[in-house]
Amino acid sequence: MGTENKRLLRALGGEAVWPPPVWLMRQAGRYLPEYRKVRAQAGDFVALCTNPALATEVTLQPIRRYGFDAAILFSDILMLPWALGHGLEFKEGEGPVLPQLRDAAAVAALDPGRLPAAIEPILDTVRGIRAGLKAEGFGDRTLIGFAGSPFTVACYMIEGGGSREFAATRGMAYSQPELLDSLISVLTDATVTYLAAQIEAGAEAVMLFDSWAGVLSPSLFRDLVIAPTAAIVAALRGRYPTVPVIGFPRLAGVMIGSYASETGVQGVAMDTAADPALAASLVPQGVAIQGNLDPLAVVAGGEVMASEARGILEAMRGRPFIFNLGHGIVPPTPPEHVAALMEIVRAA
Ligand code: 1CP
Repeated sequence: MGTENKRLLRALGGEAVWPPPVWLMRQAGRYLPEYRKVRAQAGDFVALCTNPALATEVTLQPIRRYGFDAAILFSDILMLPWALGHGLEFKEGEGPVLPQLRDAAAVAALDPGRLPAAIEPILDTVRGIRAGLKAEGFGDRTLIGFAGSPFTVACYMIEGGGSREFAATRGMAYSQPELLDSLISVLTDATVTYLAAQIEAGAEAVMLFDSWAGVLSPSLFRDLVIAPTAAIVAALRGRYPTVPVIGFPRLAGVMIGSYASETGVQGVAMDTAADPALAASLVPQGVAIQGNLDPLAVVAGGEVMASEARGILEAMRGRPFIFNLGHGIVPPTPPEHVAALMEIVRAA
């Protein structure tokens, strides 16, 4: 099937496809028993992300179960710093742990020369997913590649892991702006290389996850979120004019409007806190909106999930829209609630 017929790509091309295409952030994951089985087999999380056979398998699992309109490469945003030679470990029940980047020597130690060889298993996964989708009768689904946005990846590198406030990162933005700019610049270039390689391997759309965009003041948001995102979008669109980019400036509030109009993205993802009607008024009509059901509503299921989902669908009817969650699906989600959600969206 030609890409022009794929529902997700049509929505990202500015068409109000209805019922809307649907996929869920973190759709491959611990809420699925078949994922937990593979995860146990793989060893640690980095081993899973660099094992093309297993990473392909877990990417396809939710497509087989629910028939989502898109598969998203199974990997992690922190695989980019890993590929640049920055350490990365996932501690059980604790999340990612990285060395804390605090000086120019640590930026200089990042080695883009390592990138091509390091990402090869991830590109193999991309090729495996495209082949698997076709072989299993899902050739009309779209494969989304992804990376973290430079700012969010920088947050994890500077803090050394997750954080509530990202105070060291924001502090660096004010007290050592050249240092943070140099890191963002290395990450911006590496992200272009990484996403271009995913596209060459078969990704048909790419998404930039900026999970911590919302911790910044408006002026820093322009410098550290909008500017690097615009540079990445321009570089990719220059080389691959038909491959759409979805941006996710999480918790950006009203800045979602500036983000959507100034970065050049074809789609913008709303987080759970975004008001769909307000977002629709701020985002240019030609830019697709994606989102934004609360993942906790899917844990609850039943009538509350249905009414929340229908509210979003009603607000988005008539504009290019992709149904999704406002953040990743959480492990306690009953898999049958996801099936019920799919029925609601397909009946819109
Ligand atoms: O043991 C496990 O199974 C590890 C859990 C897990 C999973 C399933 C992590 C660790 N990463 C992933 C996969 C992942 N991460 C995907 C796969 C594709 C999908 O199905 O959607 C994607 C797109 C990501 C992106 C990602 N990783 C983001 C951006 C989106 C978001 O959720 O905000 C972020 C911030 C990360 C970092 C990360 N990786 C893992 C964890 C637990 C975290 C969050 C750490 C924190 O801030 O506390």
